[in-house]
Amino acid sequence: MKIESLTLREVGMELRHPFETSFGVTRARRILLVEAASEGLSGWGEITAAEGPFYSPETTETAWHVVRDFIAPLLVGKTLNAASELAALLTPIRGHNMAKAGVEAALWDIEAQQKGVPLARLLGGVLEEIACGVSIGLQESTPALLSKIEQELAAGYQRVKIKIKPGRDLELARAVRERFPRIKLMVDANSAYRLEDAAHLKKLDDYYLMMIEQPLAYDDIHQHARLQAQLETPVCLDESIHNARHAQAAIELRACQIINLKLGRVGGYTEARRIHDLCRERTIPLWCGGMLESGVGRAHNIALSSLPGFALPGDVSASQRYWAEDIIEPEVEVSRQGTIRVPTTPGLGFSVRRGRVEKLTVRQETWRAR
Ligand code: OSB
Ligand code: MG
Repeated sequence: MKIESLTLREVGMELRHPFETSFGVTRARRILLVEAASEGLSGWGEITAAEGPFYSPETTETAWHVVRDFIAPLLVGKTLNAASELAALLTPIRGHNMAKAGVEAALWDIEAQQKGVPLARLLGGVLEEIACGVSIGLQESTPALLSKIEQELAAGYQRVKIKIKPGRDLELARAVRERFPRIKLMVDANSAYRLEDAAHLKKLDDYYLMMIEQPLAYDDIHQHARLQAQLETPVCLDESIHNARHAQAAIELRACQIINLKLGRVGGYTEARRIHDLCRERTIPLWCGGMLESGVGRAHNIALSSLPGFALPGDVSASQRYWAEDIIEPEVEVSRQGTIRVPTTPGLGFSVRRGRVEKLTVRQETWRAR
């Protein structure tokens, strides 16, 4: 596939509801969409960097810079045999995994279209439908949280993740458990605790949670191992895992029992599949995380979630939970059983609504092969 052009667009999309975590509140997204063109086909990817460097060091702005000044000059005009060759080409660029992953995703979409197969199939996906959970941000009050959970369970979602932070943890877990004794429940701390909080976090063991996600520092593996040794509740790592070496270290040090895999955080499908294969070999369950994506990123998350190692419900949920109107057609819908069907048409399996994207675009730039 010869990469004839690369277009980067920033779209502004307002969330239907503010999303609050231990690191802050998000009301609107500044999303970067990547469109690559090759031999009459166009492929789409989404860069999952957030507006500020609070989940990861990358931001919308750093990703724009890295694509414009480093990725586009390396890629545009090149001919690759497969999307899987991009990761090696980008190795000289250190970090900036989300920028890399968004570009790589567009190439995978093109390759799947070229071969006339669904992207999920090209990746080695086997599941016909994926299991869906929801990630619920910190709410104004406990009753507000309980009613939100009730609503999501009524919609069919198979597991509930709630965000916690110091001062808003044990009471939330207790209240949710009292009201919903049997649901699949987990908590995500987004690095809000320190190892010294181990005795406090141990009290979460009373609520038989599926897991506690990323309790300690965003760049730590070792202290998570020290913490896991003291908890019954399985630790799941999110922020700390950027590549297969990190995953291997975390598994061998027993820093976690479960991994949240996000395409952007690990730099794309090539690395995601390495982590996936390693976790299968070591029987570490995986699930697919979310980054408040538009339909483009959501469609890629669905394809990724079809791989056989995705043993637990992910944070991949319906378009309607985030957006009054999504930018893909059809929108992502969740069945009453809390599942999403993996598309069976070639490529991403959803079409991008160009008119809608154009309306939402605040800036765009195209680089063409000479
Ligand atoms: O930690 O998983 C996280 C959203 C933005 C940044 C980090 C996280 C999240 C979520 C929401 O939990 C997942 C989603 O619904 O997209
Ligand atoms: Mg998380």
